[in-house]
Amino acid sequence: MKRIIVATLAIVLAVLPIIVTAQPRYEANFSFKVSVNGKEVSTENEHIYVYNSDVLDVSLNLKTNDDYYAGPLCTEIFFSEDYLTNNTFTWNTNGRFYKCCKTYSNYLLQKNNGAYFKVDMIPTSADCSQAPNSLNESLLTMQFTAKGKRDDIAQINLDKNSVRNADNPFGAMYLACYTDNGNLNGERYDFGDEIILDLSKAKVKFKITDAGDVNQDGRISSSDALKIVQFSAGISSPDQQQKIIADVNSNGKINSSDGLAAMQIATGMRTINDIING
Ligand SMILES: [Ca+2]
Ligand SMILES: [Ca+2]
Repeated sequence: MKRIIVATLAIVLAVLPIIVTAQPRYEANFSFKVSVNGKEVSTENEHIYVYNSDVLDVSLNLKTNDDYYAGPLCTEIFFSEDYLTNNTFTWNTNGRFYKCCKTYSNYLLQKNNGAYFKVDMIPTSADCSQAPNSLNESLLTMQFTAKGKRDDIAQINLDKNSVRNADNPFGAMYLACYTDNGNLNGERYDFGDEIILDLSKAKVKFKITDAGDVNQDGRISSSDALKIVQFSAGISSPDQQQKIIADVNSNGKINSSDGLAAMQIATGMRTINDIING
């Protein structure tokens, strides 16, 4: 019995220093926020529906919860170049992250028939006059114009393979953490299990649609709404293609709800995403 107690005590004493010196867990969550033609849309659904020529503003947001900084030094943002034309790339110069991160660059590279931005963000302890504490802010906004045919799918994402960790020490995304206990100590972890990166929300898919554009002029106007109302009232008949396009809310029928939906899109009251996703 005595031997068991001694053995147990020995194990506890052996484990104790590990517990005491355990690294804190630093967590950083990345997500995209999306506006279509200036109106914010939910990124919760599988696709965000867009029309050819729509203007898409996509912001990368970084969130940390406690009094530390955890952010990228370098990351890669991929986008489907076939369906997205990049217009602008803008840093959030009002953010606290920016104040910490005075050295940066961004440039566009080609990889695997797609395009990606390689974004360098290099905070150094010398550049940081104060630890930014918890963050929840936009790092940058990219603007794109959608182009493509019906049902083409475009994607923007932070590539998981770009994460640098113990399993993938050559990945492109690095992390720097600075503890904040009143003094910025500049302690930095390049990779390690104690750093948790959640990239699951840093992915967005766009599906190109022409729902409601029954006269196929590339935009939804009151003429489309009128035509859809005429179809639903039996005043005129849709051809095969119009039968699909006129069903704006995608419920398999053409009726006055579709005419109303087209009118709401034409006047900017609702987006196609509001209508399809309820
Ligand atoms: Ca039209
Ligand atoms: Ca319908």
